[in-house]
Amino acid sequence: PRSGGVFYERYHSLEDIYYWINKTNQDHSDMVKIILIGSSSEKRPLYVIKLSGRRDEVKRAMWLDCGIHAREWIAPAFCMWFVKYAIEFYNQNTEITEMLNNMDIYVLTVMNPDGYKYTWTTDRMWRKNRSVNKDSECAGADLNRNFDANWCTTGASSNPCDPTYCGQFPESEPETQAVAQFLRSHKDTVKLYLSIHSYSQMLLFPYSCSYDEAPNHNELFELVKEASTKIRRYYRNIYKYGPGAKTIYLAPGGSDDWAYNLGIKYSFTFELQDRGRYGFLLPPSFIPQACNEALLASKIIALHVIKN
Ligand code: ING
Ligand code: ZN
Repeated sequence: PRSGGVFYERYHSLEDIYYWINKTNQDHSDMVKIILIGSSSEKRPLYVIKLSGRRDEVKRAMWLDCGIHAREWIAPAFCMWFVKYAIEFYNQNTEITEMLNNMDIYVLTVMNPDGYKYTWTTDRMWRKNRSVNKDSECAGADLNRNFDANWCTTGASSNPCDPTYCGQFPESEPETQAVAQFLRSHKDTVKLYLSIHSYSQMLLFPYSCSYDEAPNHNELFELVKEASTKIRRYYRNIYKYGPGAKTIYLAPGGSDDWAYNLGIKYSFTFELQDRGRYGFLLPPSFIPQACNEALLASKIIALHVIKN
């Protein structure tokens, strides 16, 4: 693929994304490192892009994952947009420079490569991964129900044929395990966890797995409120915000709740555009604004984490 601006205003096949990861690494070896954190159930590699400023080693880090759900194509598009923006505007834009000078940024562009591939070849509306389930004709588990946070309680399904199937046990899926293992081994440095989904335009934080209020609820609430207000002002678009369970629905086993309980006190899930007109089939012409909205919210949150 070419690297002109229009490249980032399209959706890309899994093969193109792997090619892009490699190319980004080669072209920007001063800022980029590639880390293999595991492989999918169909044995595809899970590559994390580590972005660093050109200064000394920093002590803090931020995690960003996209494409945990296969059909949410705007999510991997955002991770690519974010990486390109960080590389292009480091030392040009104040906020991204501040972020990279104070944090390493780990980006998992497609957390569910098997599912993503499947949405390009077979079923555009597929959500789960593609693991084989014992004693069932149905494939896949919902990776955002497979984390160890009130696992498989109300809001998840124990039926392998359902789109919210929680898997055989917490972290039964290799994709979940790879992310959880990486975060466990980096939990002293990772201060911010961010997971990108679509659709519905929401900025969510823990908890989704229960109606409990997170210990720093007020701080998280004020943060997403500010982000939502700024998105409205700059992009004239409405984002709801609040804890997952109250704002969207009860959903156990989610990655942000798990990361929060691991000790990452700034943990968020963004639901990008739109609010349902196109849903998962968001036209490519919407990519720039959808990504800029999420980028703005990421910056506000990251800068708050840095100064706290
Ligand atoms: N929404 C998320 C889902 O997995 C969510 C909502 C957020 C659940 C945070 C759990 C934790 O259902 C989409 N669109 O996938
Ligand atoms: Zn999702």
